[in-house]
Amino acid sequence: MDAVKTNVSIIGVPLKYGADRMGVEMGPDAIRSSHVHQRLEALGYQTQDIGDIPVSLQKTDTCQAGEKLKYLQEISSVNKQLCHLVADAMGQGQFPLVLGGDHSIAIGTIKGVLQHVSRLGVIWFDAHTDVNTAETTYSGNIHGMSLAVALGYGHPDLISIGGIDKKLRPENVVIIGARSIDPGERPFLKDKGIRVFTMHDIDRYGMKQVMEEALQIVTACTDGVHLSLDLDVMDPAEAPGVGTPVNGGLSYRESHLAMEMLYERGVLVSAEVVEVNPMFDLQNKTARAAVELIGSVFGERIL
Ligand code: NNH
Ligand code: MN
Ligand code: MN
Ligand code: MN
Repeated sequence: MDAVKTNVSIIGVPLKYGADRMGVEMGPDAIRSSHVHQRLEALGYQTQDIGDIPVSLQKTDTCQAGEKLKYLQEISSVNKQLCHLVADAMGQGQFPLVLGGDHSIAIGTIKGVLQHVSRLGVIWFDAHTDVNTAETTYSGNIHGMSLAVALGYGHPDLISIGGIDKKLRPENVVIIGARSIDPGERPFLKDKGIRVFTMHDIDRYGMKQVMEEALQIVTACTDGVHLSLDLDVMDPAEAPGVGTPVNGGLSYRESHLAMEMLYERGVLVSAEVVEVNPMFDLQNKTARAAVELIGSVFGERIL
């Protein structure tokens, strides 16, 4: 992404069913209204907005209490479309920038990227680790399962999107900023050997060292890196507009440093920005933070 400025293809995914909470479907428009196109164009990129993937307002699934894979049908249908659009954009040499929507859309994004980059690294910024399965989830919300699905674990309708053989290898994935991990997620992370940099690690070693180690891991045996940025990784004081806020998150400066170091490494092939929920946002603070972080991801500097 450095010397030659790639074209950026913006794809909106106004999906809320993975979080089962209203408001996150307005995320793509809140980010657009906070001038994401202008920001990228000011940096010298050409942007193309392919619009929003249509999401049915009418729920086709009956979602009962205790359901372990809520709205599976809607979520797999949207992610299938997303997978195609992302693969098409990359096929045209464009950089896909996917705007959510809830984090279940990582399934479609990553599956789409894997069509072109099979040895893919993923850097996953999140307060949560999103490695639940139907067996471990408490909430039944698929946004808490998307990383497990991308690794090949989960419901057949989800892991088969874009081809069952297309999946991430756990040694190419890092999670940064975690501070809310469900009991059932712990053995998964441990057994698969996924490197998690918790808030404790960031406090103790600093974001610079954490990013250096993280970048080393995701680039070691890969041909490109995908950024999955869940805005709830930031502290709720900086980013209140998310559906599942957790105290003690990244500061504004830490998150920018991380994005800047990611840009400097020049390895990104795709990105998604998810979980911005305008219904809980104060003065558009979270959508604005999202766009400012996107600026850093694409090389914005003061000097
Ligand atoms: N771990 C919880 C669950 O599976 C919360 C997931 N919420 C998120 N993930 N926002 O990033 O329901
Ligand atoms: Mn998430
Ligand atoms: Mn989260
Ligand atoms: Mn800086």
